[in-house]
Amino acid sequence: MISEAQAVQFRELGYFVAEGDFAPALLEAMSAEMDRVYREHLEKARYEGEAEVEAVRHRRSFSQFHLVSPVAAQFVRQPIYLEACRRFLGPDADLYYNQAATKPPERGRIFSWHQDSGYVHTEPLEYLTCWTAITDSNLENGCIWIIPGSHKWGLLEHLPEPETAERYGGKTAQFSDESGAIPVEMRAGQVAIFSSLMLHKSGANTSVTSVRRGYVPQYHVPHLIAKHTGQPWGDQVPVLRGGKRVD
Ligand SMILES: O=C(O)CCC(=O)C(=O)O
Repeated sequence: MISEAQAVQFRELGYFVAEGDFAPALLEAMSAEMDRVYREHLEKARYEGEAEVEAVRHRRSFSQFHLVSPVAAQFVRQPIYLEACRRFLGPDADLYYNQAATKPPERGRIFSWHQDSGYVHTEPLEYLTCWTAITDSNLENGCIWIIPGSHKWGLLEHLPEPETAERYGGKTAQFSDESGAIPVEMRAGQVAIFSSLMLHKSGANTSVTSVRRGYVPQYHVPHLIAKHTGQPWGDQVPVLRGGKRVD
């Protein structure tokens, strides 16, 4: 599934886009799960007031999605992810973090430039992000952008960024040259596989009806720790041992 040319591109440019080869019914199931969780949060928020409803509508993502979705708990072991782990991490890998990033029309905002490694400093530093288009992801509905080659810039300083009407709150990477940025538009079922040091962002969803559904599992070698605590970090779900899938 991952060609030699893609592996070379991963090392040189820090990313490539692969066909996930997911069964259409599985993609539909993931899409339905993302909508279900979003809807359930909205319904719960309705009992709590208008501000909570708006907070859910503006929420950037639902993390540890494997804990609320049995479909996702299996999906994290899809062959494309395990192959990427084998190629770029080795025979043993754990799930680092996974999130359903549902970006609704009109309300879906910009998520600023960052390296995933800029959020929590880990040892080892670098891991794999597999940004998966569950439905089509394009410029209009807020696809991701990357700066090819930026994984070689090292870990950049990240500063906190407050939430605004245009942007989700979070952290923003400190750098000056974004002239090499490119949008990564993907059809449903494609996966952008990139280094946790890759600079990336996503645009606003300016469409009227198109929900952008991204699912973002990440993987690392076992025994990764967070530098600020010295303790294990992340979802800590083993997915690969000795090159073989673990359930
Ligand atoms: O899905 C998005 O809009 C961006 C997600 C992302 O960059 C991240 O979670 O690190």
